[in-house]
Amino acid sequence: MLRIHHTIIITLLFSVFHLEGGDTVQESSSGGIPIAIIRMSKICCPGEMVTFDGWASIDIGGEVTAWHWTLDCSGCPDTVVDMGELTIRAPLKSQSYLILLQVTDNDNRVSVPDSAVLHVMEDRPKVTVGPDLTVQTGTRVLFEPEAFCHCGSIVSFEWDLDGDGIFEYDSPKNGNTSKAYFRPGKYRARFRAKNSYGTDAGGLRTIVVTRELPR
Ligand SMILES: [Ca+2]
Ligand SMILES: [Ca+2]
Repeated sequence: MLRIHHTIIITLLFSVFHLEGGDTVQESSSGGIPIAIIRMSKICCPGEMVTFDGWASIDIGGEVTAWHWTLDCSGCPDTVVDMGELTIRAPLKSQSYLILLQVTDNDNRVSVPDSAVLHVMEDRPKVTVGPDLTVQTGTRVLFEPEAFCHCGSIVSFEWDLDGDGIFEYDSPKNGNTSKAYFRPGKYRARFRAKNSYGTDAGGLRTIVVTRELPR
């Protein structure tokens, strides 16, 4: 039984190989159509320089002479280069873009397109401010927010601890600070982190200050 399966598989493989081989010989004798190959998709930050590798594109029996790249983005021109790679500045808008490559061979035959994705990451910082709290008057509350970004670096950490709309804390290092609340009330402490792209993100932490903690 096993032997029969082997025979069938080998026969099938031989048929496929024979077919492909036959096609290849026929194509190259009449000048085969080249094949466009983009090696991999890319992830980058807005405006970052990024290189696409199309050197793996082939033309059996001939040679690839031009690489035609298209970035599917409004206002992004097509680029034709005489070498297998393309270096461009990524668009500023965070989203996934389709990139297409068609290659031309020495007989001026054009391949079908191969595609890859250029994913431009969101540059907005990710922020965690900590839990809302209920405290007794006079309690010193610690603020230790976390902020990071995939693109660029955080250049300012700001706090408006009493919720009056004015950011009285500003540091380029971190957002770690504290405040003692003496007057009962509900305070919305607002945090803001800004990155080197000038994009900011914020978070709110509500502090309820009471004379007596609820039991
Ligand atoms: Ca060819
Ligand atoms: Ca304030």
